[in-house]
Amino acid sequence: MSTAVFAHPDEIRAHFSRAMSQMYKTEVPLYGALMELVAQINEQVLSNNAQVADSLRQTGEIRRLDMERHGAIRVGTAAELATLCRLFAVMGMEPVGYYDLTPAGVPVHSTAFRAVHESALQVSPFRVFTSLLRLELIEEDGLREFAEWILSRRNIFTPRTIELIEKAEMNGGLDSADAAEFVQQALETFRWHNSATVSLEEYKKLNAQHRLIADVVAFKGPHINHLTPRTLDIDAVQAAMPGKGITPKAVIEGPPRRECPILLRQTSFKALEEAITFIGQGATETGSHSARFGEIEQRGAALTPKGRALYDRLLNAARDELGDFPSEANAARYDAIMANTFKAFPDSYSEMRKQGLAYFRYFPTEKGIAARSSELPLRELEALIDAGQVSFEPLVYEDFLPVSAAGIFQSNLGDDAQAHYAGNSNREQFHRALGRETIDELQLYAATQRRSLLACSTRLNIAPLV
Ligand code: OOG
Ligand code: NI
Repeated sequence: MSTAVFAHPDEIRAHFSRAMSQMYKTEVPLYGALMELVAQINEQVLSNNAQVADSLRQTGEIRRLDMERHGAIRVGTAAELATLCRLFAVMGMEPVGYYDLTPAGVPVHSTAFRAVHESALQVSPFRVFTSLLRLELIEEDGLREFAEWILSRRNIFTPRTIELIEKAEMNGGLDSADAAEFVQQALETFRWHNSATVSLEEYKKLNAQHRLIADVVAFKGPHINHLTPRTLDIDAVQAAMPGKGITPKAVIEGPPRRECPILLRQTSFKALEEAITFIGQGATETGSHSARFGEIEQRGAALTPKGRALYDRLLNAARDELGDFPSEANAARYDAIMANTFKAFPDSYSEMRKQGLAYFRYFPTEKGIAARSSELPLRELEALIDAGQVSFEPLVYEDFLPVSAAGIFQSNLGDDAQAHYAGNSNREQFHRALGRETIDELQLYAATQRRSLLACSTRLNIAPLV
């Protein structure tokens, strides 16, 4: 019998996330500057706002704040997506959520690879927003066939990465030496390449179809295009960015600023123009490509289906009122409309909880634990909360938002990239490409909430709370 001791997938993920951050910092120095700014503002928030600090301490999130980040990549074929799915599985990351960005004019559909259990998220919340290009939406046959041919010739994984994935699948894990090698090998897939796999003329044709198509098709691999730290005050970072030589996009995506943050707010800075050598290029010719950018995010409460429906309704109403995509020109008006429209979303955790708009974690208080031995303990959740025996904290939203994601894509592709596609959403096709189904994120939040209620009842020595 094998007595191998495997490296824990959560540890492999934490290690990979650190290695990726290190690589990106070297490749894109502005990312380092942004990280510093975010850390500085997080520190300020923690020392000025005791409530935020207490809440982060209660949930343990304070420990993951500094290592929290997400990245994004875009792939071109079903085979690439399926192998990525196996690669991320070695690190305990599963595909959560299905995002169709086609209605917003971006020819991709996506998922986010991430850990699914709250204890694993606590060790490393690293996520990768992964998009599959929908080549079938290229109408011109010749160009589509060319793109397919180029993609069919590339291999985005090192041979050793594949061997190690197979070894992990066969044995049920990797020992620490293999795990360390796996991290280094896997990193290669996400590295930037400053030489293209096509000529400048071919690149221009792909680019004219959609800038995203050129970004995916013309290169050796799916370079990581941004890494995003988590801030506790996105408005403060947005305002401080220009002072650090970073120009943010005009509007913050997601809900407006609130006392009690919900879901996800994001902003990014424009992609850098980087020198590229194209096939057949003479020494004096130069070409360039812009793909890599920076982003920050502020995470708030995960919403229930009811809360999410309210969010979607209010967001749509605000966008209808604006009558256009948010941009530099209408940013101030958009912010005013959003603030006004979202007055209809209760801005207190206790109200959000009572109305069933968000998911929560429950904790027995000291008072609750002290009351445990009393003869007739309280058994109802509401009564326990009213009596101060149980407290609650919102569950953090761990996922993404399709409208926001499209806004992030657009801001980095340029506004001329807006297009209209006839194709419908195709979740089944995505699942076939992936080789499995994506997980419904709402079920994950519901399960975490349920586990916290169960743990609470165990501590209080009462029948399971509902
Ligand atoms: C992904 C854009 C979406 C987010 O945080 O919503 C995204 C990409 O540009 O590949 O990263
Ligand atoms: Ni992002």
